[in-house]
Amino acid sequence: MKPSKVAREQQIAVFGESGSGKTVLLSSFYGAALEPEFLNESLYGIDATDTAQGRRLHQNFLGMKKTATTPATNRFSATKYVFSVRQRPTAVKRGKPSGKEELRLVWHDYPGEWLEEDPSTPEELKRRADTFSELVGADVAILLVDAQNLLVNAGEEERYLKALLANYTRHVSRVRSELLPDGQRLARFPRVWTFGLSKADLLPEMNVTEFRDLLVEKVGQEINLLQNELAAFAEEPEAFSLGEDFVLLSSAQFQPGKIDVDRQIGVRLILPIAAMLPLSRNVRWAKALRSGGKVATELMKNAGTAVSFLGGLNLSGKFKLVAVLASFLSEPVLEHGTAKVQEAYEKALERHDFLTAVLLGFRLDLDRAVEERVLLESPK
Ligand SMILES: Nc1nc2c(ncn2[C@@H]2O[C@H](COP(=O)(O)OP(=O)(O)OP(=O)(O)O)[C@@H](O)[C@H]2O)c(=O)[nH]1
Ligand SMILES: [Mg+2]
Repeated sequence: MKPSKVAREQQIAVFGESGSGKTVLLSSFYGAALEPEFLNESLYGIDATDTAQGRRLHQNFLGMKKTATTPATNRFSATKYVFSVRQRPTAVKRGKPSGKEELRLVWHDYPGEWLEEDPSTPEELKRRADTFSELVGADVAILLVDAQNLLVNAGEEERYLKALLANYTRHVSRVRSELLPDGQRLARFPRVWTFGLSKADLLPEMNVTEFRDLLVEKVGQEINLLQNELAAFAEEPEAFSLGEDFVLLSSAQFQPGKIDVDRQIGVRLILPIAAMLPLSRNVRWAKALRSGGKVATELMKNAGTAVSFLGGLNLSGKFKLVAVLASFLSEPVLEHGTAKVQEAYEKALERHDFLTAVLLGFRLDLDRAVEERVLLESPK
């Protein structure tokens, strides 16, 4: 059985206070994907399914690139962006590219304002809870930490970090009591919460390990509180991780009078993070949970998105999945290190197996980022 279209959809939610760089990040992600430099070397192209929305992002990007103009703030609006990943003509040596949508990325841009100001009316609280509930479809969430604020508070970063964590926690707790008043829990909920250092270009000396160490040293306790608060949304909270993965992000090199959009950090990891990061963790969690349970099934559905293309497995029965994937993971490519993945990637290219090549390419991108100390993946 072919996996359904929906199963190929990966969702990511990005949280950050107002001014932390969310809109610039989205614009850089999309704008850079339309540049010839990207297209020439990429197997796939990315396009926004909503053309007008896509053009707005592209316009933001070009404004930065050509005239060092930053996009207007949109602190009040929550928006969902949908991107299609399609095969590029250059990606196939023979025959025609299918041109069909192979993978879909849904990016939830959460309004920064909401993290800072409490809702003023019950309607407002309800609206926020409704928006939050849309994010529940996401597999991964990124919580932004603003390098600019770390710089401003150099030496006493805990001043900023404690306030930031407290904001996240308070906000989440209010939303939860609105969304799940009777202490219900959700089977589907983002279960991998990553910390992202936004505007990482401002702290060029900081690698991802140092970023993690700074957070744990200064606000380890507060991270635990947020983890408890968020885990309380999820059914089977054992299958939940926060603050175990870290990534450095910079949308461009910002200099006075110039924004160099060719110098990004981590932006091209967003798609691999959304598609591949939850994979092995989902499989591991699903194995540990009651097989066939609601949560295990949800986890496997997501894991299946990526894995179903690797090696042409037959993934029809939902419950069979756990067993199939477990053996798959413990044996072939994914846990066998970069060289094996590289080999499988090249084979997929030879076979013109586009999707497998793209997904394995994502895994290689993540491996490279770990090596370059831009990404830290949970060892669990
Ligand atoms: N140095 C540096 N500055 C950045 C970067 N990204 C954003 N900025 C700066 O931060 C400002 C705010 O970025 P936005 O993307 O608009 O912030 P936002 O998170 O969307 O804020 P709201 O819309 O208010 O929630 C920009 O105008 C830039 O000046 C980055 O990667 N590096
Ligand atoms: Mg914005």
